[in-house]
Amino acid sequence: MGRVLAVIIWIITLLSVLLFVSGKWWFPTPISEHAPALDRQFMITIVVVGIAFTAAQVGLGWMVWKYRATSNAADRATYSHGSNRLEVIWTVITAVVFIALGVMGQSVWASLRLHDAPAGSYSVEVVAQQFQWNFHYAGKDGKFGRTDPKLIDDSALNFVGLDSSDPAAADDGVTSTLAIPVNRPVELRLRSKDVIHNFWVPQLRFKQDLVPGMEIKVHFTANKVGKYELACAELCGQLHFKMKSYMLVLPDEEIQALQGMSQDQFQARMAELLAKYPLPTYE
Ligand SMILES: [Cu+2]
Repeated sequence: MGRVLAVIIWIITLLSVLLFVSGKWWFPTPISEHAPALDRQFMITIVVVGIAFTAAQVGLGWMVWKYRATSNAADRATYSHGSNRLEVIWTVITAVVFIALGVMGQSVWASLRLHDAPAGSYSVEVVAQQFQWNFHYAGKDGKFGRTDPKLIDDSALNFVGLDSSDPAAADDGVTSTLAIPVNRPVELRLRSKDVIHNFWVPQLRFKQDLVPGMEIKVHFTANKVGKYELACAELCGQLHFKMKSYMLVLPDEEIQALQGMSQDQFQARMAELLAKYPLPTYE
């Protein structure tokens, strides 16, 4: 029985490794400037942990094989305290590997979150709520109208609490679809009205929590025009699965044109654009 179990462990290990090596299920084609660096870092991490996983599972199988129950009654179990030296060695190796991976990966992470967005970035306010996405655009004047949580009124479709008495709010647009320019830095100001949500577009290689009471600023540059699925990646309640939308990456002229439109024209044009671009296919 011990031998069978050992072989099963090795087969599961082999199949798990093959799932990754085959490359059949992998990330969708990336569409952001930082994606190659992130993918490279991910690959290094997966190779390192893949080697550790394989070594540990092969070792586990070998132990199961070697110390299997036999028919020899004299073959009794004995107590072993283990080896402190070995414990120290593999703890130190693990710590060094994990800290090194963390240090290597933090530059991409930090560049998108801890530094200010470059000058000339296109800003969008993102307000998440159970269970929808709201995107607030500054409009032609480039200035966001004042918002106030007290003015939020879902029944009047004022999802972000826009203050209509503020002149800067007159040309603002609010949609449930995100539209951003291609090849230009985009800054998102992420907020949540109720619980923690998570902004995730797999092709962007970007994922960030939206936390009630906080405004989290992030920035990135998308470099491929198209329509992409945007999901909430945080289990945020019963209808979490419905909390999805699209992100349109558009030529800058198209974005400029959208900014000059009235709210009605803006919504109509967004619907047209949504219909125009097909979703990327996942092979
Ligand atoms: Cu959510």
